[in-house]
Amino acid sequence: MQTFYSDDHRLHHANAELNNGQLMPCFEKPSRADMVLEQVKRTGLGPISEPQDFGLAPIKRVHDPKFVDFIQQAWERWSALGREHDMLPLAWPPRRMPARCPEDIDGQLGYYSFDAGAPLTAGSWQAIYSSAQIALSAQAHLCAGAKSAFALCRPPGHHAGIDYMGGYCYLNNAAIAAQAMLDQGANKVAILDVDFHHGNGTQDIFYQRPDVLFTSIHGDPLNEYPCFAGYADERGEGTGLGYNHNYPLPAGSDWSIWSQALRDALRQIAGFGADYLIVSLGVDTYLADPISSFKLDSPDYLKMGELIAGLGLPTLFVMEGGYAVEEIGINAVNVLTAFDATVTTQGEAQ
Ligand code: SP5
Ligand code: ZN
Repeated sequence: MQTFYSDDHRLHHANAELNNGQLMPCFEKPSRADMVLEQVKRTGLGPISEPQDFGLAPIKRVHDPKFVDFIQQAWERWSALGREHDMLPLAWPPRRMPARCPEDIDGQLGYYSFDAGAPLTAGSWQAIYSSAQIALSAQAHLCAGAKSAFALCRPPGHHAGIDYMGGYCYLNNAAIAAQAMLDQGANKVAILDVDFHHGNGTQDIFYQRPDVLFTSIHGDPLNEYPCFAGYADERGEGTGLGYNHNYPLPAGSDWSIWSQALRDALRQIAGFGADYLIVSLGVDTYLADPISSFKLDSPDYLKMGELIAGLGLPTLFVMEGGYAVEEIGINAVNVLTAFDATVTTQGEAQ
């Protein structure tokens, strides 16, 4: 399986995030991607390529162009005020307050985000942009006939909605890739989000559409971030009704529970008739993850890759979360190696 990667992710290294009421060093840090890359090399997963540049147009196919321009220009505006520290939002429009976009940079930061979990720094835009280009490059590789591809994206993307960032996410890499597939002739794309957190951004982007099936297995929003989305009764809207499937699971869920949800999601995907599958690959379901509460162990990620491969679909893996830095590489690459091994066996059996 070919991996797409850029060193540009290192340009995004923010100082702090809020956790349990405390400002703490960011969990989403450059060493995460470094660990995954190292494991890709160690296991000989396949060639590693730099992304191509597909420009802003495919990004603006899923995100509000004004939102994209805002992120691109944000640091310049911020630093022009003499501010040197990370950009963090301060206020959001709650129920009954009109959500009008203000002119001030602080107001706009709140307008274009849903939490204080997506700090912007001097180098963030370049990293964010490259991360999206990585997803697009892996997508192009898949659409040219490969059976699988790995987009080693950082920062991650699945919490980013049409016009908001949050949860360490700015541009929704998986959604951008899905739309590019459709724009290049695919009729249907399925997304399987296995990150511990609900992929609220991806759900937002495709909620009213029947051409992208979104399935997500995650911590129950009653108790877990992102707190306000991810319930099982969120099933899509309008022509998108029935094309959104959430599997909220209780804290402590291990492989026996988690894999039941996976099997159901895979059944939904198999029945949908997708041309391509995109896996939002977060490995914060791991038992030692510092901000999550599932109990998957490293060998479980091999079983995950094998079951996903059973669909027989060309598959794009897009890196999302995972914060137990030492094991991120092992767990993520376990999914990929098992996927490839299963696809190869299936091919030989034919
Ligand atoms: C891409 C990704 O995995 N983003 C995750 C962002 C999570 N941010 C908030 C973490 C809060 C941790 N505290 C959880 C306590 C649950 N009651
Ligand atoms: Zn996550």
